[in-house]
Amino acid sequence: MGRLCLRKCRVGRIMGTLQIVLGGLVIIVSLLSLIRFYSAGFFTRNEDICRQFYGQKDDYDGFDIKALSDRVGEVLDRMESLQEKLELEVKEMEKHKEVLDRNNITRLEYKKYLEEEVIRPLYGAHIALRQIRLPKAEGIRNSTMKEEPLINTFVIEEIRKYITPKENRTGKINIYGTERIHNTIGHACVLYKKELEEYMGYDIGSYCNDDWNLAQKLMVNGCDPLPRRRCLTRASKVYQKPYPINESLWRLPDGRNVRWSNYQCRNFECLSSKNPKRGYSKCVGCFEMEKEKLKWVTNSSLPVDLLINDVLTIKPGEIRIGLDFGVGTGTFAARMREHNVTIVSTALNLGAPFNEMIALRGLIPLYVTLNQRLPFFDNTMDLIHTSGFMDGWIDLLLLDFILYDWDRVLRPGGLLWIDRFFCSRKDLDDYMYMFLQFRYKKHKWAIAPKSKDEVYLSALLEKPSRAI
Ligand SMILES: *[C@@H]1O[C@H](CO)[C@@H](O)[C@H](O)[C@H]1NC(C)=O
Ligand SMILES: *[C@@H]1O[C@H](CO)[C@@H](O)[C@H](O)[C@H]1NC(C)=O
Ligand SMILES: *[C@@H]1O[C@H](CO)[C@@H](O)[C@H](O)[C@H]1NC(C)=O
Ligand SMILES: *[C@@H]1O[C@H](CO)[C@@H](O)[C@H](O)[C@H]1NC(C)=O
Ligand SMILES: *[C@@H]1O[C@H](CO)[C@@H](O)[C@H](O)[C@H]1NC(C)=O
Ligand SMILES: CC(=O)N[C@H]1CO[C@H](CO)[C@@H](O)[C@@H]1O
Repeated sequence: MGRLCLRKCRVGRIMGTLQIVLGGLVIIVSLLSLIRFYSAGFFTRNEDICRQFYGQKDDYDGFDIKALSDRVGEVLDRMESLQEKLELEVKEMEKHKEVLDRNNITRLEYKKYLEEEVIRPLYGAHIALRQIRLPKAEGIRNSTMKEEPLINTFVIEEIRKYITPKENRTGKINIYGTERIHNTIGHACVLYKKELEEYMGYDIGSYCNDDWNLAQKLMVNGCDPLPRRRCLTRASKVYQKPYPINESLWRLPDGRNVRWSNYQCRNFECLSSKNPKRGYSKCVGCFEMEKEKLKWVTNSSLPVDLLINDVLTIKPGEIRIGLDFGVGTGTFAARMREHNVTIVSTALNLGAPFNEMIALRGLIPLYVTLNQRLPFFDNTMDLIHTSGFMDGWIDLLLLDFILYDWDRVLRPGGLLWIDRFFCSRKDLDDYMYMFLQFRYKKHKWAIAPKSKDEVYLSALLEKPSRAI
């Protein structure tokens, strides 16, 4: 009995002492950081901050004080909550001294508690403090910017590593002839800091979470490009080799080749338009091959539909490569492939595995949002076909930037095929102006009613040569 008490009392004493020492440590570190930032002017008024940082000669323009002070605030919050937690814990221990003893906490458990709840958070806060980059007075390299863009916005080490520019190896010039490589992320990532940190919070080299939907959410909200990750992407455990190309083009792929966990459906058959719980609303019916087989090869009742054959005869042999910009399962590309035309199809996984479907058919999905400049060089594409994506809802200024980008990418003599663009009747003039402003040659221009208030517009336009 006495020996037991002796042991327990010793453990208790050690625990108490450790608590006090660590609590003291936290307080000291917090105070130190407070003093450090106080001296940097963080708790003074805004004008003072400016004076402190910009100096007399406006030395610090371009330095993101807001991001830095946010980061400092974040670290201080962390320390404060850690301190509160510790104090609370100590109080609890005093209150329940006997209960604690009877609970028989082993040293190992206590060690674990200290490691996980005290030492690790303290270490994290310490690292976060160290990472804060104070501006260099002379600026970064030749620029007037005083810090790497966005670096002070993020705490997660992996994001900071990603956006820190990578210098070339000593003495070697890189392939671009530049001195360093900047990994880029979309500036709107700043607005989705929490989600991005979740996305980047993996262990290097381990399996990533099955979170493509989080990634896509970030992308469509403007965090695009996303940072690359250093974790291993999960794949279907029962992946089958794809069908040969002579079969894959017009056959529903094997459902086992898709990870379905983030969709409502669990197989391709479930994506049928007849199923009200299919989980997607754009391009309904796209996963039914009998329907898809009719597109662009059979006459329709509407004058706004063009046949692939008719389009290709306008420029015999000249149309070889192109882009299909829209939502779909690659049917346009599949048909064009039969005409020996290579089409890249844009696709987002809006509720259904559009990218997987296109790839399993043996075609090329291009996973892009509307946010970005197309990754093609100027005057390269023979054809841009667009359907079912930018209908009526699109902001006119956004559309204008997109159309100029398409114009950039199309080669002289290339074709822009606007396929069943629809909008409300009252907006038609605005949109028509947008398409006509480029003064392309009109091969086809047709408008047809869609419903009482909506109309379809289809057009086949040819980019002129610009001999200037
Ligand atoms: C404390 O734990 C040890 C080992 O787990 C055990 O032998 C001992 O009986 C426990 N004491 C009490 C009071 O529960
Ligand atoms: C930086 O400035 C130096 C000298 O003024 C110049 O030689 C160098 O090319 C500049 N570098 C960049 C990246 O502009
Ligand atoms: C597809 O091609 C393979 C050989 O390349 C052949 O064995 C198979 O019968 C073809 N399938 C069809 C449906 O033509
Ligand atoms: C479509 O209709 C035109 C005339 O209206 C006809 O010449 C053509 O053969 C038809 N094409 C198909 C594929 O039915
Ligand atoms: C496509 O190319 C193949 C091989 O060169 C050729 O046999 C076929 O006739 C071409 N198809 C069309 C529609 O031009
Ligand atoms: C770190 C490093 O070696 N950087 C070099 C990259 O290349 C330029 C141009 O040759 C050098 O000036 C840098 O020193």
